[in-house]
Amino acid sequence: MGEIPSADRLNRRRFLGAAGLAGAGAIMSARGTIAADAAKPDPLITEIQDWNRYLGDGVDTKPYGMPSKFEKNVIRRDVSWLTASPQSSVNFTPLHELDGIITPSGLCFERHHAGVAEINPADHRLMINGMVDRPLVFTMEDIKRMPRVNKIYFLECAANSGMEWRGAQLNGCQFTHGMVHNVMYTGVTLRTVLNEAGIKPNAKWLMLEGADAAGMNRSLPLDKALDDCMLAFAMNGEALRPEQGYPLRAVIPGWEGNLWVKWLRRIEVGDQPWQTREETSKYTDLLADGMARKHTFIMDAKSVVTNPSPQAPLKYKGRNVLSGIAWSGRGTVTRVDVSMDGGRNWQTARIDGPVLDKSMTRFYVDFDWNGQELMIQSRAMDSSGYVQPSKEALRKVRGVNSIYHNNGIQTWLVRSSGETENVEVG
Ligand SMILES: Nc1nc2c(c(=O)[nH]1)N[C@H]1C(S)=C(S)[C@@H](COP(=O)(O)O)O[C@H]1N2
Ligand SMILES: [Mo]
Repeated sequence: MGEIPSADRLNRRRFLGAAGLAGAGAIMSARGTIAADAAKPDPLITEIQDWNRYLGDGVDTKPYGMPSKFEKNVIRRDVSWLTASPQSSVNFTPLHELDGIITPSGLCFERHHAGVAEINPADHRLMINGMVDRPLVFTMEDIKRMPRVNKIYFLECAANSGMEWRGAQLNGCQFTHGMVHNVMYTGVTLRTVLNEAGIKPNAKWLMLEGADAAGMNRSLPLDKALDDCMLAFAMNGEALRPEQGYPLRAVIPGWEGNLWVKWLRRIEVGDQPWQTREETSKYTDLLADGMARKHTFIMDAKSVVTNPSPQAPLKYKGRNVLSGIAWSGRGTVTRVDVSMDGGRNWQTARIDGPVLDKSMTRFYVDFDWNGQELMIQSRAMDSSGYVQPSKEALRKVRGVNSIYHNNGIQTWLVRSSGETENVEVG
C-alpha cells in the first residue's frame, strides 16, 4: 500500500476500524493498523454475526432499562480501608467512564453516615418550626403541589480529594475526585416553603435535619436559603434515588455536600448556628497553627482530567481526546487550561456542552500523542476571577492537617507505555 494521506487514513479506519479496536491494549500507530487490516480480512465485516442472525429481546423483557452488559465496569467503587463500616462510608463516581455534564443517577457517588433510609413517601413529613409565624408540617403531596423549578447543580463532598493532602495516594480519578456528581433537580425553592411558614424578623439561621438513623443535621445561613436553595424530590427526571435522599433532599448549590441533607424531615428556624457535630468536630479545617476554619461552606473552583487517568490509560499513538470536568461553587467555569508538561506550558481547553451556574462543565483537548511521557494537569477559572491553585500554593496557606476543601491542581503522569499514574510535581 502506498503513502496514505491523513484524511484518507481516517476514512479507511472508519471502514476497517473494528480490527483496530480488537487490538486495543497494545499501542500501535495508525499506519500499522491499516497494514494489518489490509493483509487479513476482518471476520467482523465478512461474517454474519449472532446479533445480525437472531432476534433480540422483546419490549416485554426490561420494564426498567439497564446499561449494556458490556458496560459492567462502569460502577461506583468504594475503598474498603477508608471507613470502618459500609453504613458510614462513601463510594465514588466512575468519572473516567462518563462524558458530558450529567451524572447518571445510578452512578452518583453515595455518602451516608447511617446507611440508606428506606422511607415510604406516604409516611414522610417535613416539619418547619422555631422562629416562624406558623409552624407547619408538609406531606410529599403538599410539596408537589407548590410551584416547581428545574436546576442542574454539582454536589461535591468537602472531603473529595481529602486523602491527597499529604501527597499523591489513590490511583484513579474515581478515587481522588469521585465524590462529586451533577444532576438535574426538580423541586420547590426553599424560599417558597419558608414563606408559607413566615420567617420572624430576627431569624438568621436554619437547621436542616435528616430522617435517617444518623439524624444528620447542619446549620444553614438564612441568606443562602432564600437565595438559591431547593427542596428536591426528583433528579434527572425521576424520583430521587433512595441513596440520594428519597423522597426529599436539600439542594444547597455550590456549597459542601454535607449541607445537602437527605431524607429531609425538619427545618428549624433560629438566630444562630446550632454547632452540630458536622460543623464542629467534622467539616472544619485544621490549620498548621492548630486553629480551625469553620463554616467553610463554598466549594472553590476545581477541575480534573478524567481521560487519560490511571483507570483510563492512553492506548493509541496519534489522535487522542483528552477530556475532563470543571466546576465552581462561586458561579460558572469561564476557562480551563491544560498542561501536558507538569505546568510549564498551558493551552486553553475547548469547553463543550452547557456552561451553567454551579454546575459541572465539560472540557476537551484534541491532541496527537507521539508516545512521549506526559505530565497532565488542568486548571479551572471561574466567573468570580478565581483560579484553581496548585497543591503547593494550597498547602502554604492551609498546611497539611486538613481533610476538606482540597481543590489543588491534579497531575497525571502518562508513561510512554500509556500507563497513567497519580503523581505530584514539586
Ligand atoms: N440525612 C443525611 N444527609 C446527608 C448525609 C447523611 O449521612 N445523612 N451525608 C451528607 C454528605 S457528607 C454528603 S457529601 C452528601 C452526599 O450526597 P449523595 O449521597 O447524594 O452523594 O449528602 C449529605 N447529606
Ligand atoms: Mo460529605
